Amino acid sequence: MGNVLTDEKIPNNVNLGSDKRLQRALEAWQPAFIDWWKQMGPLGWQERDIYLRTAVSVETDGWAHFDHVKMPDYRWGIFLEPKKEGRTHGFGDHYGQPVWDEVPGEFRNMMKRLIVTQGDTEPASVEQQRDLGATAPSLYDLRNLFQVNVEEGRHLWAMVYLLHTYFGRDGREEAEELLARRSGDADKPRILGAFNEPTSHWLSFFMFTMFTDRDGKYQLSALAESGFDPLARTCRFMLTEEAHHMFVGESGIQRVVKRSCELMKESSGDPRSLGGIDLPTVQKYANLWYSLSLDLFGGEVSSNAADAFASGIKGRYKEDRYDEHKLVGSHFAMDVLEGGKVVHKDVPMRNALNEVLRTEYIKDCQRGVDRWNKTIKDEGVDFQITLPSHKFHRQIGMWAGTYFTPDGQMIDAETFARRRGEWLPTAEDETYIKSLMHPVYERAKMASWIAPPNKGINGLPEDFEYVRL
Ligand code: BYC
Ligand code: FE
Ligand code: FE
Repeated sequence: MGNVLTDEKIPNNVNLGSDKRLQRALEAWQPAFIDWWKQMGPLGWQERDIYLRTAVSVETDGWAHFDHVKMPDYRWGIFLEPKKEGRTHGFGDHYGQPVWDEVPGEFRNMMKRLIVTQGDTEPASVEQQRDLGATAPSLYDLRNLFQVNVEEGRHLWAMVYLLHTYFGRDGREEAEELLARRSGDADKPRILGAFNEPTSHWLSFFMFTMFTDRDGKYQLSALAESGFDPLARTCRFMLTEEAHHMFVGESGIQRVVKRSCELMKESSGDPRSLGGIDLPTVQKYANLWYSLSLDLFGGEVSSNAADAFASGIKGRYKEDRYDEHKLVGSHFAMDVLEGGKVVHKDVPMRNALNEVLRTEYIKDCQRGVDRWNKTIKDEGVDFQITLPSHKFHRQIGMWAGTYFTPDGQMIDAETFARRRGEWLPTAEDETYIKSLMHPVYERAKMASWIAPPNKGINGLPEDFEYVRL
């Protein structure tokens, strides 16, 4: 298998040219993808030159090739991490046995469902972010948005490759459906909740890339452990791209809070009076996107999660950090709802794996929030962003249909409805944030509500023409 890409229509390191049937199927899907991209991808910027990073091979230096390109000419392709000979199942009932290069018949449906669910999130996020190019706070941010968008497009390619290669006609049909569903559409919505929520301004975009792309990191990491080797290898390569998405979110919010602090000091306390975003409003958007993203881990107690682990399809985050990989007879201590009350108790580990993964995710989110708080402290402002309780504002799993305050006190529906506006963005907050969203497309200029980045892309200066107007 070569790692250097050729001039084929579909850049790849899977020797696509050797399988003519597959190549033809993917080449038939490609125009549908480009149509979808033109219809649902970034609005108004398709003919501009954008300074993008494009993967040209999977070697460490090969995926960091930068150049100005028009988005529809981006080299979307299929990249899998090189195969490791002799790899064995790292967890589950097949622990220690050689990994699979094909999908065993009995696991076909479960595997297809996971791949389709993963694949569905990728175009969904592009659709959610479609209009943001009209209001970017700088050319630097505009370019980062498009970088994220083209890479999510490539992640769709990654899942479509698996569907076409390993799932025959069913897989090809699913690949078509991935281009037919639409984020937020009443009749044909995307599969998972958060991917139907509007990200109608840049504060939500940064929260989305901070919290929702981070779900991507954890889900992809769990699939990167898979005993279905092609899935593991493609997820490993996807993870290299995911790091940048989370950087965009975490550093984006860090710049927002820095600016809030500066404006608070300039205005004796009210950053809104100077066109900034006050920290309590930042907190509300964090509460919203964090809780929506917690839902993406599925039910707290899940037989689907147990089955996916048992069969070797979906592991834990960094499975090799654990000592025990079969999880028969072990337990996880967690909060559950029993008779309307919160009870802390042991749940059979395999059934608790969604919660185990969510717990790792929560720790990772907290590390990012700690860095925001350090920025606030360094600015000399007395305020802390906090992550709400994992029970707050949940719509999937055990806590759906119950009501909790951000600090985890159970309350009734009426109290929640009355106090909701203290904790989650109100229509007024939304109107205010949208009122700040004006494009700032002069080189090296920034919108009023956000501080400049610490450094440019790829070592370039702040005034570089990241997008040619
Ligand atoms: N919304 O046993 P349960 C990313 C369904 S993000 C709606 O509790 P299970 C990205 C579930 O499908 C990463 N429905 O959970 C980020 C099931 O339905 P059926 C995306 C939901 O099965 C930013 C039922 O409820 N990747 O890459 O363990 C930008 C009971 O399910 C939701 C993945 O998610 C929900 N939130 O599912 C771009 C990985 N949660 O079968 C990209 C693949 C659950 O009864 N997916 N349901 O009809 C999975 O591993 C699993 O499907 C889940 C949990 C993690 C979603
Ligand atoms: Fe992705
Ligand atoms: Fe992402």
